[in-house]
Amino acid sequence: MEESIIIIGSNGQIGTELATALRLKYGESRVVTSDIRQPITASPGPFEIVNVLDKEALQSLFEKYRPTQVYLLAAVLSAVGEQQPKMAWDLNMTGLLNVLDLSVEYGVNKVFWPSSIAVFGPHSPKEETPQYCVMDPNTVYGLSKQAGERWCEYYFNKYGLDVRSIRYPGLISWKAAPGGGTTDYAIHIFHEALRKGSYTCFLSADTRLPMLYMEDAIRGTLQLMDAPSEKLTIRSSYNLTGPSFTPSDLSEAIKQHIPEFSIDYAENDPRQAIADGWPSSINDEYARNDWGWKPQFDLAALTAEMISNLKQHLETT
Ligand code: AKB
Repeated sequence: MEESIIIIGSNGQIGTELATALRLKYGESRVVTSDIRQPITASPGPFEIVNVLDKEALQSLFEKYRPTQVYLLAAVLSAVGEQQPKMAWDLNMTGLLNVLDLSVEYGVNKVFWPSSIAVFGPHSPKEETPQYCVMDPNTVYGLSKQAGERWCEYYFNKYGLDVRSIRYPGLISWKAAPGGGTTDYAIHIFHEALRKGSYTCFLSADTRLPMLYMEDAIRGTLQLMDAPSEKLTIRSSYNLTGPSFTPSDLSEAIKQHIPEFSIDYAENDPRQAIADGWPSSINDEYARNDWGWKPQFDLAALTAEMISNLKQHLETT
């Protein structure tokens, strides 16, 4: 059967790169991208304006393209979510339920939905946080991701909907701007290092968080979506990680390429409290065992890639 793929929320950090990867794999015309506004650079394949909260409009999209796979990426992230909690809850939950319902109605073969390390909280084990443990998220983003995971598993058990999900750590990329997260410092730092040679970090020097280079994240996502259904033992969301590091570690890695780079630290940023409730490192053995996950980029490798790619990107845009 020929695949027909819809990405909802395709203009964002993940969507931009996932769309390119899926179009390479399945062909440009087979992947429909959609968002609430036009993308900055024209889409090489079909694009539709759609608001995930508008169920009728979403239904028309499903009716028009009869998708076999749906990727729901429209979401409010942790930092912005704390500024507008009700809006974040509504978009993250109603958007997911709209997509799950329509996917059942239209017989979609596979759905992908991103969860996050934000499902963990202050009482979760901080180091090597396991797949199953105490989860007491204290941000609205974390609440919505935890509830969303429960809904995904519920739709799998109740309706047989093949939903697959990853708990992404901080994602580091250069192609598209990040959208209001707590881990975004690890992207801003590269922009400022290249533009100004210095950066004021909104997290403290020793805040260690799990991270993942985007190329690994996209490869992992496609790997999960290609895995045989019977191999998947988790239908809520898989732990997944690359290297864990602090702002101080990252600044040292940047200095290997830009020796004059300097960093200082802003105090009292509200994002510090969010980061303090999250794991420092993640145990992703279920992903490794179930579908062969293995990251390729460590801190040194992702730093080298970010600097050379972003440098070129900034020079040409
Ligand atoms: C955020 O910082 O909000 C996201 C995430 C870890 O889910 N990058």
